Amino acid sequence: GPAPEGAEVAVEWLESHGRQFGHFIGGEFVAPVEGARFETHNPANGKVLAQIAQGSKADIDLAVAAAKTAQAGWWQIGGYERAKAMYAIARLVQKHARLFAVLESLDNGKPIRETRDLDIPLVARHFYHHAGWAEAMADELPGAEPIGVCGQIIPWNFPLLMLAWKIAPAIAMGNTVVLKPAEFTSLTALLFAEICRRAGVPAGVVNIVTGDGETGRHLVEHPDIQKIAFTGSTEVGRIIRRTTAGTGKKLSLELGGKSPYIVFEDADLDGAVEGLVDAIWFNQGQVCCAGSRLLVQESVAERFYAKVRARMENLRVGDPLDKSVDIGAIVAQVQLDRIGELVRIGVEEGADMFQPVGCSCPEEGWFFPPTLLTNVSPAATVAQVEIFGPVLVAMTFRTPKEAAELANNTPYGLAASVWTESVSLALEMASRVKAGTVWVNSTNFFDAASGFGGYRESGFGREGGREGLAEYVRRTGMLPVAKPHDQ
Ligand code: TXE
Repeated sequence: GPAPEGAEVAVEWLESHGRQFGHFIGGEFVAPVEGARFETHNPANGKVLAQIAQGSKADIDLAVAAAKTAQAGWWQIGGYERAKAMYAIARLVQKHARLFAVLESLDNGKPIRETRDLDIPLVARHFYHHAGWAEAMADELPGAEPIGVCGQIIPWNFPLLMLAWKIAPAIAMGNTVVLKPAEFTSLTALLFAEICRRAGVPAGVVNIVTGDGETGRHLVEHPDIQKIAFTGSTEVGRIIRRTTAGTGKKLSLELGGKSPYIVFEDADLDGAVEGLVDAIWFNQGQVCCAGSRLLVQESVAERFYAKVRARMENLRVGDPLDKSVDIGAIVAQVQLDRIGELVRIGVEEGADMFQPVGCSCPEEGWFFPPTLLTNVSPAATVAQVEIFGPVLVAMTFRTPKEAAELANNTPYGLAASVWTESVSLALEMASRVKAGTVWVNSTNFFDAASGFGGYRESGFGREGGREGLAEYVRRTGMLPVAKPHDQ
């Protein structure tokens, strides 16, 4: 069919590869050993975008061998040379920002406004920041050495940004990597592979093997991998923890969340409504730290819900490449079905559902309207399970103590937002709520310089900043380590 408006730049790139891709191993694109491929789709219309290689054990073996061969040299050229290559990556990502943004929106379904203004700029920022660390490594982290070959497995919700979070700190510290993108969203990782080659990154330092969970399993099980970094579902995180137990492999896990968004009666309610749009409708709610549980003080609850409903009426669902769209497509049919099923269960268990009257989803493609569930009991399925869609679940509380109890009443602990004009109340909540990040009067702020990660079933290890580097070096004695809450 005809390409959606603005898609030309990405279509041209796809065509230049004959819409068929191999793995990126040892600095070259190579055909999959066993020849198997699968299709990747445009979630906005369900159409096939390209054929992606299905990585087998043989492909993983080749990639790990290439990474192993390259590792000593990459460490020995020193931080200055590593930084030079990483600055070049950052500049090339900026130079091709439009292609990256359009390709990401086509493959993932997220609005172009987000890929253009957030995903891609944050990717460049991540490489600039970590290039600085590569240069400063010898002085700032004396005695630190690379771990070796790192296996990295990422999800589909921020395909290129999660790649940056994984690859930048790893190669800055002198490691080499084999990264497996999620099966729904391989394309920007493959474009990134081209960028690495042009940036002068030596062959074998960055390897990309595409494929599904089986491919990921082979990577996790490979004996020459010394560190696994995983972002994805809690179930797969558990499997990986079991598989790596007793192997000596270093492990970091960034898993699911059910982050509370807590609104006190003294808060700037209009500001809190705008924040909520970012918290739960950013990236269709497919965000590990999405503010998916609204906890609002009883005295202002009805007034606040009315404001939220009014704001929801103005959200536009539609073509991700349309610059005025707020909510794009859901990444895959299976995720769309899962969201629908959980909302159905929520209503069945007694919640009241609101969807904006004026909101219409496109008929083609995988779309879900913004949804608010109120009257939800804390034990309800939708109050406990990560929905990973544009669905906000709301509950009320009376006192700060009750708010903290509700906030901590899930197995997760990734992030939280607290809205109040009282500094002392904000600080009290920040220490009571067990979450890796607590935002005050704000939400979903990220920066390459600050560590991100969770507690409890949201995983362990940090990504970003000095804390994140500890995951990619041996002899971390010189690095300050975050003090966990007493769990
Ligand atoms: O995740 P998977 P799915 C949550 C979210 C979502 C649910 C299911 O609730 O609805 O998980 O998503 C690879 N060994 N999150 O099924 O399967 C897989 O190929 C090694 C939250 O897509 O965990 C992909 O690259 N790897 C999350 C990656 O793991 C395996 C983001 C993630 O996919 C594997 C994504 C195995 N046995 C989903 N099985 C977040 N924290 O942001 C699969 N993979």
